[in-house]
Parts: sequence; structure tokens; C-alpha cells
Amino acid sequence: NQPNVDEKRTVVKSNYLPIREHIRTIIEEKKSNLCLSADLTNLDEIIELSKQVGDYICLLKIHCDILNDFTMEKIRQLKTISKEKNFLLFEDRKFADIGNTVSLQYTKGLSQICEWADLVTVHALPGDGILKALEESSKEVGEPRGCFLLAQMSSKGALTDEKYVKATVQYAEKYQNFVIGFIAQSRLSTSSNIDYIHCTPGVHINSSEDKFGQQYISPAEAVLQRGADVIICGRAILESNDRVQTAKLYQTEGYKAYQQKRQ
Ligand code: 5BU
Repeated sequence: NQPNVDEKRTVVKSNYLPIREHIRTIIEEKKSNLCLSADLTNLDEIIELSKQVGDYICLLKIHCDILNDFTMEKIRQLKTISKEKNFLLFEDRKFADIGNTVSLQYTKGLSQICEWADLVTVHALPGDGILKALEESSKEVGEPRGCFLLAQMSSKGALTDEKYVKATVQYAEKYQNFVIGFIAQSRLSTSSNIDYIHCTPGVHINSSEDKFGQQYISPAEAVLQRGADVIICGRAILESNDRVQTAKLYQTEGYKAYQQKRQ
């Protein structure tokens, strides 16, 4: 006998913190505000990497549509590791379609994202029906789910101007249970006192850009000047000579700044 959806939700409430609080707790407990952006094309490799660096990160972000060997069995293995090592799984899907379509993209297809991704990214561009649809779909699984709204992008020439950012924040306030924070390049002013989690990608200590318009800042700049809670690092770690040591370095740099900011 399967528990019905309402029974599942009751179980969730007793077992899990709300997701925004959960991330803050992980950051404090593990002394890490590092999100590893594991932009690799092989899920087996991500699984191995997550065992090695899982202790040093609060979030693991992937792009499941670049994986050559995606299977639900493998993604469940990654999920098990995320629970053992206490980090959340984050699919950077950047949903951007009408509500009905995104809800299908979220729950169906080969990757069934909603089943395993604690967090996803969402564009505000289509209007707030996108959030209504994703939030509704997320309630069908027996675990808390949340999203980050994309407010500002790190790439050169991004069209996310002030007016766009303002409207994005308003959508976040309207769906404040599901929208747990923003992907942003600055601290956004909101009209409520909700402690939205700000994540900043485009973080690298040794580089200022890539050849396709990605723009980098240091962990300290991201946290102290731009107001990030979480730093998102991909190639800075993935392309280093020692991924584990480099992850530890970004963990240390990121958390030092996080503590300084919250004092
Ligand atoms: P990098 O290797 O650290 O440059 O990778 C950055 C990651 O963050 C990559 O997965 C991007 O898709 C993601 N990203 C970004 O770089 N900038 C943005 O504004 C957003 C996401 Br939104």
C-alpha cells in the first residue's frame, strides 16, 4: 500500500527542514558555501567526484542534459551520496517555457528531474505561471523541492536589466515557499524580510573570463562585494590539477568571506 500524497507530505514535514533553512544549516555545519558545478558529461565520473569532494560542498549542481550515460539508477546513486555527505542536488535546468510545458519537462522524460533534484533554476521571462506549474508538480514527490530564480547572469551582454530584476523579485515574493533564492550578481532588495539565498556563478581565482563571454570574480568579491551566500564554481575546480585540494581552497575562501559578511 503506497501512502497517498497527503500522507507523504506529513512524513516530509517531520523529517525535513524547509529547504532554505536546510541550506543555511548545511553551510554552518560543514563550513562550506561552495556549490560545485560538476559540468562533466559522464555521470559515473560525477558520482566518483562527489564521493571525493562531497564533504567540502553544500550543493552539487549538474546539467543532466549534457550527460552521455544518464540513467535513473545512476542518478539515484548520486542522490544517496548527497544524503550521506549532506549536500543538496541541484539541476541547473533553467526552465523557460509556458507552465504546462515546464511541468512536463520537470516530471517526465528520460530524466524525471523532480524525482531527484532538490533544486532547479528557473527563468522569470515567461511570467509567473512557470512558478505556479513547477510548484504544483513539486508537491507530487515526498520530499521538499525548491528553485532559484535567475535574476542576473554572469555572461557578458546579459539582457537582465534593472526592470527585469525588479519583476523577478516580485515573482519570488509571490511564490516565496518554492522560490528559495536567486542566481544573481548582486544582493537584491526585497520588500519582505525573507532571507533569500543568493548564489553567484562566474567564480574563479585565476581567470577573469572565458572565450564565450563568461565573466569571473573571486570568491571574496562574490560574497563581500556582490552579496552572495553561495559561490558556484565549475572549471576553476574541474580543470585544476587537483580537484579535491582546489575544492577545499574554494571552500575555505568562500566560507571565510561568508563569516565575515554575516558578522
Ligand atoms: P564555470 O565553469 O565556473 O564558468 O561554470 C559556471 C556554471 O554556472 C555553468 O554550469 C553555467 O551553466 C552556470 N551559470 C553561469 O555560469 N552563469 C549564470 O549566470 C548562470 C549559470 Br544562471
